[in-house]
Amino acid sequence: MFEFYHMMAKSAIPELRCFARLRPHKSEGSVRTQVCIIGAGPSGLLLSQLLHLKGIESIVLERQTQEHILGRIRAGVLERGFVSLMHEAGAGARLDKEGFVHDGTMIAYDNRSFRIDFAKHAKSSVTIYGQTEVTRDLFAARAAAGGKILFSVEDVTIEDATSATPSVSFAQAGQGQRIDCDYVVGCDGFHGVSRRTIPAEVRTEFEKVYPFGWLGVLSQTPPVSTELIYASSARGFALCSMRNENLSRYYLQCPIDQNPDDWTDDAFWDELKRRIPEAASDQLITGASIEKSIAPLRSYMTEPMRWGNLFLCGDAAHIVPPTGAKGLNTAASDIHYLYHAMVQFYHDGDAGGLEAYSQKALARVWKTERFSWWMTSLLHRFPDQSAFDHRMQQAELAFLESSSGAQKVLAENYVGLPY
Ligand code: FAS
Ligand code: PHB
Repeated sequence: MFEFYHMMAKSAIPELRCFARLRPHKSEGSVRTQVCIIGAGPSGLLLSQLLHLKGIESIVLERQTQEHILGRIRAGVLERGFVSLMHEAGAGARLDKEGFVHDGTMIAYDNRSFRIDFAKHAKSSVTIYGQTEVTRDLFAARAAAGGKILFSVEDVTIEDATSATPSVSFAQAGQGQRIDCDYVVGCDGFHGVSRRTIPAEVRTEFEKVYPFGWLGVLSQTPPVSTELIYASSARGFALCSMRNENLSRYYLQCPIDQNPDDWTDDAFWDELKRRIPEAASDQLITGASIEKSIAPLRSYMTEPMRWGNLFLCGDAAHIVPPTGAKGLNTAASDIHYLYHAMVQFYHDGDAGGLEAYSQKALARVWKTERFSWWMTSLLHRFPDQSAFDHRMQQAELAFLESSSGAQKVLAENYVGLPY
């Protein structure tokens, strides 16, 4: 039966292709859609919205509440490709109005600093706009389009992923339900269910856990500088970032076994001043933290990113240390590839993009894994590093400062490699 409907979907006759969408429910009492997306983070919401605009139905299942999701403080730097996707999704208006376009970033070490000029080296820029706001804009776009997002779901289970009739069962308010679909897309992050649905013997995992974390603080204070400062110091890494002209985001490398409550605001500001160049610390305006958290740092990858009719996107498939500002942006390129593959299938009956998805997404993800690992290795102090290792870091920073070619490589990676 599925072959019949699949053939219809591939038909050159539009009416027959549309007919393929009217496949009967697998059984009474279950809801049917074309794509069931697990996770209402940026990946799931962006994919759902993009598919909707191409007439492809989806339902998003989310275990948390919308309020909980909007309470998360995460990424802050958007690559040009992400900004384009937000425009394509019809969710880019506030981003254009409130986002800060940055043409460069500062690198500091040994009380020196130099600028990486994105415009000069990569003819591009990045946009500073918090992930929280990205998610808020995508929620608003889905609501305006009547998008189906089921919150506070539990016991999500993906069934028959390698069959022609996959489904997802779950409970909501104690009520067991099931969604029959053509495809399941796991946008459920590192701790989600979708990656674990792929049998261990099918998957190959790669992981590097870093021996430190990032203590992040959000404060209603003006940013210390107009651009980001990535600072390597003898006391450890620090990052000065921002969200708007009166909301700053700062990070300190810290031991992974520490607790945010171990740090008073004063202790945080004192340590930050010790790690950034004097020219910046003299300008630093401190204030009460409105959010304080410690994130672990890891590089993680699972292959393949597809199993039958189950696809993985974003943190469900890969994690990068945030030093290169690639986590959210790599989720975006996965979504770009899968969205175009699904449009190719549903509009033209051509499954070529779906077949190529995993290989295409992995090729770009591995390059962002490399860049994120390189930036992290360059700028952090490793507890077990030898004097020689430290001299290698200093030499690499001095070379980066002196070499236009080295700065071009950093700039091209930071603004975002082509999709
Ligand atoms: P997400 O994790 O954002 O979303 C997954 C969603 O799936 C969540 O809403 C979750 O509740 C839901 N879910 C999980 N399991 C489910 C289940 N079984 N059923 C239903 N729903 C389920 N990136 C940067 O570029 N810069 C940063 O500074 C940065 N800081 C970060 C700090 C932290 C603490 C974390 C965890 C990540 C950070 N990241 C950062 C990376 C982050 O931005 C991710 O790349 C981004 O959130 C990826 O988006 P999604 O793939 O949508 O996954
Ligand atoms: C942030 O603003 O949260 C941010 C910016 C750049 C990074 C990581 C985080 O590399």
